[in-house]
Order: sequence, then structure tokens, then C-alpha cells
Amino acid sequence: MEKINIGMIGYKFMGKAHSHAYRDLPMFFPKHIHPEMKVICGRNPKDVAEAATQFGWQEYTTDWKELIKRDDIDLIDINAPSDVHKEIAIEAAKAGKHVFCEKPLALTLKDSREMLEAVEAAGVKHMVGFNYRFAPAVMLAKKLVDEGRLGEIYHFRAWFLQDWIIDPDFPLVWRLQKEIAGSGSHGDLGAHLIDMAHYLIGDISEVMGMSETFIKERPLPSNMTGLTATGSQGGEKGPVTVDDATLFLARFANGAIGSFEATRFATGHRSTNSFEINGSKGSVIFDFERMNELQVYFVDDKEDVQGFRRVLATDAAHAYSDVWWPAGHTIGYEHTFIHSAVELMEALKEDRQPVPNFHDGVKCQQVLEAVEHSINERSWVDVSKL
Ligand code: SOE
Repeated sequence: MEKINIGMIGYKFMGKAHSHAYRDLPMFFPKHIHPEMKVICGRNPKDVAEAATQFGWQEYTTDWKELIKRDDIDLIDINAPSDVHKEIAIEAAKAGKHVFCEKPLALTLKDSREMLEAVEAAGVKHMVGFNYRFAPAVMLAKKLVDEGRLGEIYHFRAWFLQDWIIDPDFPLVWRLQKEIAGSGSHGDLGAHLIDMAHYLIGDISEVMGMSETFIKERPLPSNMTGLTATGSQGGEKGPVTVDDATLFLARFANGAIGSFEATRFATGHRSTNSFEINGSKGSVIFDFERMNELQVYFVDDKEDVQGFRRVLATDAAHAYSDVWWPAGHTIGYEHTFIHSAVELMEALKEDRQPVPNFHDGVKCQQVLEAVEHSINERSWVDVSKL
């Protein structure tokens, strides 16, 4: 069995998701390269030691630079907060390691381009964590678009709605600090929508955006992870430096038009990640909470039975369906990460770049930044000018 030795940096939400993917992969995809869970790295020795045991890593370390230097590591998987992606990815590439990096790729377009240059100069493989591409219903939507079964595409509308910071006393976690996160709901949630649009519809040429930060100051946290935090230091507050919500309109190079909404203030929506595509021959609707199902409408259905119908995408519809359960047995969020890891392993075996890779990460960053320019300038921005 061919193996690839992994060193993973970050052990919270995404670290857990990626670890789980590496653990499950050999059981369900036995013919693929086997990801060897060598070393996990994090800042807090006690917590990272616990994570190593819980997730199944052979060793742990608190020093990512030492990890990258090791000869017995082939691939660095970056799940740390966004402000350290660039330095780690560039160092890893220079050391000849393949790099898998969570989204958004970087804090800025410039940084993401430097990361792409580094992996290309080093000739290593690179992947970015746009895991929703691998949900069964998304894979089916992609197939229908690519086979022309929706006809000419007119509309793409997408929304990613959460509500975990609706309480004004929710602390100022790193995701609410620009210098660490780059942006707020825009880069965290909007990045997924932009990637989905690129994947399903094509290049975005022009954007016009608006954003809002509803709660401008929050209590300083005493202990935080990505989405949770405890306590606050004596009632002291700090400024929220990212957007709570960002919306934008877009034109695609192929003539389609789009609307995008990313917010953490959609009361009642825990994590609604959806899109709708309308074409000349039909439409599809995706809702992540029902990621095994796609709502499908075809104009050439007989008039008396026309309407959206629910198609279960677990069987004939998606790439890895034969590997999982018998017909009609659904899969979940964690499988989007397993599928991402499978694509990475397949790419390594076939000596090609995995998809989505840093090119997709940079393209997404370009749109993120174009929207920010548009908000600042209060006008439409041509994405290709950036
Ligand atoms: C938090 O808002 C988050 O976990 C994002 O960081 C993920 O990328 C998204 O998949 C779900 O929400």
C-alpha cells in the first residue's frame, strides 16, 4: 500500500474534520494512497497532545517550523487561522512538501498570489479546502450544468446564513478580527459561495457589493476556539473589525447574473448554505442541510406534472456513490472532507494537481477583494483589473 506522510497544523474545527477524513479514507477507499497520520501540530501542548490521541495521530508537536523540516513528512495540511496560512504554505513549499490549505487561502489577494507562486516554483501539489464541491447534490448539479441539461444559464443566486454571533455579548473571537481572519462573513462564508459559482457557472467578471457590521464592539474573550469562546476579561471590549454581513451582485463572463449573501446575523439559520441555478431548460436548488438531495425542474417535463422534484443524489448521481452505502443511504458533512481527501490522494497518485487547488483559491480571493473595493468605492468593480 502506497502511503503519504501527513503533518497537520491546527487541531480545532477543521483539524478535526481533516483528521476524520484521513482516518476514514483507507477503510472506504482501500485502493487509494493511504494517508499516514504522522504528526499534528498546535500551539497549546496539552490540547494538541489530547487532539493527537483523540484523532489518531502518531505524534504531536508545537513547532510547525520543525515539522516542515522533517524528512519523513510529505504533505502539510494547514487548518490554523487564516493569518498564518501564507507563511506556513510558503515555507512548506520551499521544503518540497505538498500543501493542503483551508479557505480562505490568505488574508489578501497579494498574499494568495505569493502562495500560488511558491507552490508552483517548488513544483509541489496544492489543494484548497472548498469542501462543499464534494456534497452529493452539488456533484449532481455540476453534472447537469456540464451536460447542458439546464440549458443556457441565466441566474445563480446563493446565500450562506448563520446566526452564531447574534448575541451582542458573544466575545470578540479571532474570526471577528481582521488581522487574523482577513474579513468576516465575506471570507468565511462568501468564499464558499464564490467558489461554488466558479465551479458551477464560470468566471465572475464584475461585482457590486455592500456590507454591514451590526455590533461594533464585543467583550474580549478569555479563551477561544473558532466558533466558541468563554468568559470575557472584566467587561473590557474591543472593536469588531470585520463585516457581519456582506451581499453582492455579480456578472459572469458567460452572460449569467448572480446574487450572493453571506451573513452571521440571519436569526434562526444555523448554517444555511444554498444556491439556485436557473437555465433555459431547467433549474436546480441546493440546500446544504439536505445535501443528499437536489431540487430539480425541467421545462420539457409534461405540463401536467411540471414542478420542482426532489432527486436523491446518493446513487447514480455522484462520483463516489458506489463506495458508500446501499442505494438511498445518505452521507453527511464529514463526507465532503473525505471526498476532498480522496481527490487529493488520487491527484498525488496520478501526478496531477488536485482540484480545487491554489488557482481556485486565488480566483476566489480576487472576487472577495473586488467586492471589498466595490464597497469602498460604492461602484461596480471589474474583477480582472485586480
Ligand atoms: C464558520 O462560520 C464555518 O465553520 C466556516 O468557517 C466554514 O468554512 C463553513 O463551512 C461553516 O461555517
